[in-house]
Amino acid sequence: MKLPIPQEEQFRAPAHHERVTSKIGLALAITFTTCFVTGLISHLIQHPPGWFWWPSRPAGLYRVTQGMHVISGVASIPLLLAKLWSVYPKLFGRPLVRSLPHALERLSILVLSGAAFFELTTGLLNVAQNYPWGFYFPQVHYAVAWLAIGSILVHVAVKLPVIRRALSRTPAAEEPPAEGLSRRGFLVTTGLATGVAVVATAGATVPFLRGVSGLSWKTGKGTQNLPVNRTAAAAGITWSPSWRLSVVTPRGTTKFSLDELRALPQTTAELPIACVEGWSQSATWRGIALPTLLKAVGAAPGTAVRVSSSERGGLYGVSVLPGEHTADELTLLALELNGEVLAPDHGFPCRVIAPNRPGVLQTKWVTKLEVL
Ligand SMILES: Nc1nc2c(c(=O)[nH]1)N[C@H]1C(S)=C(S)[C@@H](COP(=O)(O)O)O[C@H]1N2
Ligand SMILES: [Mo]
Repeated sequence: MKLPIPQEEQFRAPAHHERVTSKIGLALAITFTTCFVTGLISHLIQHPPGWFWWPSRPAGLYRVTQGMHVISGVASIPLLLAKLWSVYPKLFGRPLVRSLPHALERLSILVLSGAAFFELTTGLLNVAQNYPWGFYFPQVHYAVAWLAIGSILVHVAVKLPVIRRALSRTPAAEEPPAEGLSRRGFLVTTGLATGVAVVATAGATVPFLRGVSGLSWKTGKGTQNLPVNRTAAAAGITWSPSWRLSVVTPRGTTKFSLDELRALPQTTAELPIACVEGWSQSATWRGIALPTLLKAVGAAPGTAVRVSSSERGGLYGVSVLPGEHTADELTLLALELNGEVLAPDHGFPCRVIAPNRPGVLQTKWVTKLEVL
């Protein structure tokens, strides 16, 4: 028996109404724009072009923007599924292509769905720290984000007349559907699914949700009450008492033993690690403020400093502290975490912890600081 291909008009369920599509589309536009802007900020901090400037305060700002990135991304997943459900009857619209603009519009929707789907799945797998692909995640996730946002703009521009019609006119009171969900029922269900997805995961970054976020990643306590991303063993770190920290300035190199570092004036600061992989957590750090350390070697705070780790071959072994951060008293070369000597996994003997920065730049196992 040959099954007939359905026709677009046969899909009568209220979920396919253009008013439903437009409302979910509006929610998606908000979550995607939030996700794009916060992702762009994160990218710029990690790969700063010459014109870019990022402050060192407020100390927890990046934690908020990165949290919004993950939350808006998670919220987009049920919204995107609901949106696709709402519009899929259009796949059966015939003729397939009516005109050149119509062909371009369909093509842009193909790019849009592909890019959006790609961003949400790779983002989700990234927070799960599961990388079943061969490419370097941040670069590809970043590049495809431009495809997604570009095709969203085209899509919204093309659909503007429909969106306005659907959202401005108050529809005739809805007849209860013969079967299945009403328009309202479908929207409420979508909203609830989105809310559940957010609450179930946001505890990874929002402290008061920690207890209720059953699906959240990295809620475990971790060594010294802080999750660990890369362990000392994984990074191949070994330590010996002959270890020295080299501080290189244009005038020469000064070496510090661990005891000499401990003898310098120490500062305590409450600062978060805000990992790009979707978790964040605050901790109490104690160590030497960067301005203090720079003055001790005769360098001026406010110049950029390159930080190198004793880790070999990793992606995160080197970072650069901009002048903004080396002048900030809260930027520490930390020796202690939550009242104890840093555990090897958290960067013993010393690590960088600075306000308002992505976790990937909080370099552990520091051996060299170079004043640039
Ligand atoms: N040398 C080095 N430093 C590093 C990393 C690393 O892999 N190697 N990981 C970074 C990342 S991604 C994060 S989120 C923080 C996590 O710090 P923690 O493991 O002490 O919580 O360390 C950062 N510092
Ligand atoms: Mo991270």
